[in-house]
Amino acid sequence: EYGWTGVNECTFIAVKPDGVQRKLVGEIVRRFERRGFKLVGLKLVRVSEDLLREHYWDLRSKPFFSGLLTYMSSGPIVAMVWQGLDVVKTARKMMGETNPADSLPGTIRGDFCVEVGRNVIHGSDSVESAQKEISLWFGHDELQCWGPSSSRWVY
Ligand code: RTP
Repeated sequence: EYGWTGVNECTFIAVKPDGVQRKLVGEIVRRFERRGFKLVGLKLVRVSEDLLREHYWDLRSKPFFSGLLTYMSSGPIVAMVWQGLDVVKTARKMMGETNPADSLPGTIRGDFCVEVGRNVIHGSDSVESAQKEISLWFGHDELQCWGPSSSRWVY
């Protein structure tokens, strides 16, 4: 049921090790909540190089590949799944460009980092890669289906 286009669309977002170490988790979660997206999965994980190799398989021939794996395995990551209308595309806009130097102020990278090799956040680049990444990083039982009907405590 996850990964559908439309209001049920889901994307995989990760606060990378530098983002966790710099205490940016709350700020990033806050931005997604306030934009109107729904949190359906969240965990703090330290992942193996094998998982990262699979996650970044398309980049395996790039010169920065091994440095990327070292960076991504250097500390815990906050892995999340966010749901909502056009969330894949909108999340990429909220993040800014891959290279923080090209990211506008107001975006996450434009506000919080300067270096491509320490760019704080990952977000899926298409609905198809979101589906792959969600199933790589999360089990079905780790994703929550919930709606406004259970919002009795929201005033
Ligand atoms: P991400 O997957 O992390 O959201 O990044 P992206 O799609 O915007 O960029 P991609 O080209 O897929 O690169 C993945 C991550 O690799 C690191 N990178 N380093 N020249 C470099 O040293 C270099 N280029 C890319 C970045 O951490 C980038 O986010």
